[in-house]
Amino acid sequence: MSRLVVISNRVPVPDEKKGAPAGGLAVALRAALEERGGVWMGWSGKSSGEQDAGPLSMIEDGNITYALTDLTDRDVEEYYHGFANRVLWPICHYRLDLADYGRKEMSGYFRVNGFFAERLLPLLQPDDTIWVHDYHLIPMARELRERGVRNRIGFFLHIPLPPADVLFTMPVHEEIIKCLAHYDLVGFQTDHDLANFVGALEREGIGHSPAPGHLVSFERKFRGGAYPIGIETAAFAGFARRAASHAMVRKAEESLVSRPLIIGVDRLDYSKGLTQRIDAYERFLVDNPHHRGNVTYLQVTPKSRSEVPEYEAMQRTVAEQAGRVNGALGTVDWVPIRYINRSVARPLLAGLYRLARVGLVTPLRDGMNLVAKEYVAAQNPEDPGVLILSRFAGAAREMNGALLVNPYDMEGTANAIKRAIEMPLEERKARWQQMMDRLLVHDVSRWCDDFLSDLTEEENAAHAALAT
Ligand code: ADQ
Repeated sequence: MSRLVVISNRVPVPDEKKGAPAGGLAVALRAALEERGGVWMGWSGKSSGEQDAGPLSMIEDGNITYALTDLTDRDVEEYYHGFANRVLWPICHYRLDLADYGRKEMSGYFRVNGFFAERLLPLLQPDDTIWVHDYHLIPMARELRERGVRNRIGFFLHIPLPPADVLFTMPVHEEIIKCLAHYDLVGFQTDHDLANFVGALEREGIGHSPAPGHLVSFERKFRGGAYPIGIETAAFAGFARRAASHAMVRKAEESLVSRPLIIGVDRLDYSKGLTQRIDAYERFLVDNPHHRGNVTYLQVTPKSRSEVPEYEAMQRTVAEQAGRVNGALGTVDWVPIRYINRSVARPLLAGLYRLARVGLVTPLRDGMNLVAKEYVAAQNPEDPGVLILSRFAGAAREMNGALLVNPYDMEGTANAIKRAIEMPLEERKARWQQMMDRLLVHDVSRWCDDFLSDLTEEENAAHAALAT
């Protein structure tokens, strides 16, 4: 078995969170790295200011080497805040109105990818399997190929890949597609994303799919597939079971005084549909006066990317909106929305999910959405809650026991909240079981194995082949 080399923008170094359990993706990739031995490389999250970054910082943990590099202020501004988070992120989430394209940022993006490739080069061995993650690093394979790397290289896109009409609003879309053609395998969250990619190739006349899963573009043959990411289902269900005795969970439960809980857990991001969600909850309360005072909505939302102006503006909008609803509908003994801007440790999060009668997951667009899966995994099988899920989350392709909603349809979402709160136990159990059965089989380890076995299988021996 060849060594595995993982490259991602940020790297979850084990002791970074002082022993807190890591998220599913980190657990699965670490397990794959431990099994094969290997390297996980990425940005340290730190800036070296105006000076060039110093040597890589190397952390050894068993047979995994974590290799971290700093970036200059200019790199962080252009590559990370600029092109990745103000061009690729909004466009891939269909927010053309928020994309702020600039040539400086675009060239910074390609420059930093070249810099990462340069730093990775001395760590590579000839038969390493390389797995690149997410939109920050799309050009990585091309940068490595240009430096003579002939290894298998796979790429997984964690966010959506929009259809041609949306993707092509990005001035360098052809360059981005060309970069993807340098991988041996390109993985997407859903079949829709894969179809959008093939559609983009065909529309532009720059490639096609001669057979399912096979792609040809820019005279290169490569593979593409849908690999819906999962969570560490069994472990998460265990956290949730044990969390019942967690002091904070008990406090939260007491504070509800038997009111059903609706929970939302999201990074503060415009793609997550928070303002539409709060509007829908308000509509639910206005239309159903008998539920007023008898339900609590907890929204746990750590701030993210505050350096990006659109995020900073959104922090204010959502806080004001929650305050306005509480002011208008709250009473001396009841607050309609509990709004928290903090991260919560995973075991506590699992316990809060389990307390909640409704999981409200309504992104306007999401690659997958792991919160939807965590909410289901955390439920008590004897008294499970109901998942309300946006049809525009990748998870909607799998979670067929959820109440699917269109988050732009405020009344539809309000009706779904009512239906979820009032749903009889038997229906809740049947819906939950359907979803849990799937989550247990399609967990994050399975996702990791499926991707890596497709990337390394013999049939792909013609890797990095030139199409003839
Ligand atoms: P994200 O956009 O970050 O991920 P998501 O899939 O929901 O979205 O994952 C968020 C993770 O952060 C979850 O594990 C959740 O538990 C955790 N989290 C969120 N709020 C938290 C809080 N307050 N406290 C503690 N933990 C919190 C991107 C894509 C998604 C895709 C994932 C994985 O945008 O579409 O599902 O990558 O591929």
